[in-house]
Amino acid sequence: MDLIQARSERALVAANRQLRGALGRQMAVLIDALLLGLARVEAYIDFPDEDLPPEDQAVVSAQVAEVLRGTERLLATSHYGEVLRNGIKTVIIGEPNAGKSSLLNCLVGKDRAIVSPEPGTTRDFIEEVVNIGPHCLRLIDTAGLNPAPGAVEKLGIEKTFEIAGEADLFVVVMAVNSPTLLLDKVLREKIHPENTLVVWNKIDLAPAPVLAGTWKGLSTIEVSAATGEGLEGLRAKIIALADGLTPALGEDVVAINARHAQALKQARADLASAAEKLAAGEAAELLASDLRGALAALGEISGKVDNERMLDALFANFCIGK
Ligand SMILES: Nc1nc2c(ncn2[C@@H]2O[C@H](COP(=O)(O)OP(=O)(O)OP(=O)(O)O)[C@@H](O)[C@H]2O)c(=O)[nH]1
Ligand SMILES: [Mg+2]
Repeated sequence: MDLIQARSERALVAANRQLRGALGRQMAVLIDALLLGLARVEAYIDFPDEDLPPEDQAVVSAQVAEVLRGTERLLATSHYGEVLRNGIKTVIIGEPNAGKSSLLNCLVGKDRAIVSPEPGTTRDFIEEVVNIGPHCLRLIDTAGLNPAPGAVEKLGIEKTFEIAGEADLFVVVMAVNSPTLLLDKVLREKIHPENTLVVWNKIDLAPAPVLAGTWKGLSTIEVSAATGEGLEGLRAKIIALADGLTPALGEDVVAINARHAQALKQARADLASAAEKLAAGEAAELLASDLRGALAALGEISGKVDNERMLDALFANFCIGK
């Protein structure tokens, strides 16, 4: 499914890799570790007069902790998965009239947003999915940050902040002939050299000023949405930032999808509960029930783990027999 729905070259590579088994291999390691822990616990359930001795408890604790770490590691890739599937959330912000909508139109290659000399033209946000180089971007044009907005404009600006709160990339647009941007404190804290590109627009009118203060150190590009000058450079800088945001696709990088994430969260909850029971020295039956829950959840990703495998682990690792 991920392969079919891949929206960019990079998403395609990740989906392909997943299909070839990178996720399956990582799941197998987790499931094996969990099976070992569970087998050790189950061994004591079958012999009711024996409690889990402290040394076994320590081994199981270590195994549970290891599986929990692996589960967290995989869960951490879900944002990357979201980025690959739905595009890098890129918000275009700046003062009214800076040329944000003009730039959006240039990047998507059509007149998507209304452009006009009147400041405060864009009030609601405008979203377009576009492929730039190997990346899929969800470009969002926003209402200009007017320090003294009208009532409707004010609602638009509130929305801008809301969207900026969850953005992956910021394209800050400033017009060379009006180079003041009073950035809200919250925004200022969100932007940094890894996620922000400053675009000096309208260089057909005047040369671009040099960045100072808060803006120093940020990547910049000079363009004219009117003449098209610098637009190739703009694309290149966007690709460079997007490259940095999406980890190099090493052999074992996987990006889980929403279904995987749900199963992993269930496993995480069961494992956390098992860890608590272990710490409290609770009965093996209760512990086993959590571990079986985690095993079933992980099994939803890589295929059901049947009882046979459980018994194999039990007999292979412990001297139990007739
Ligand atoms: N000379 C020149 N004019 C430009 C350039 N880019 C945009 N404009 C003009 O600047 C005005 C504002 O452009 P918009 O794209 O609507 O600006 P905006 O930032 O979206 O403005 P708001 O939606 O009001 O916040 C329009 O008249 C554009 O034609 C440019 O590179 N050079
Ligand atoms: Mg606009």
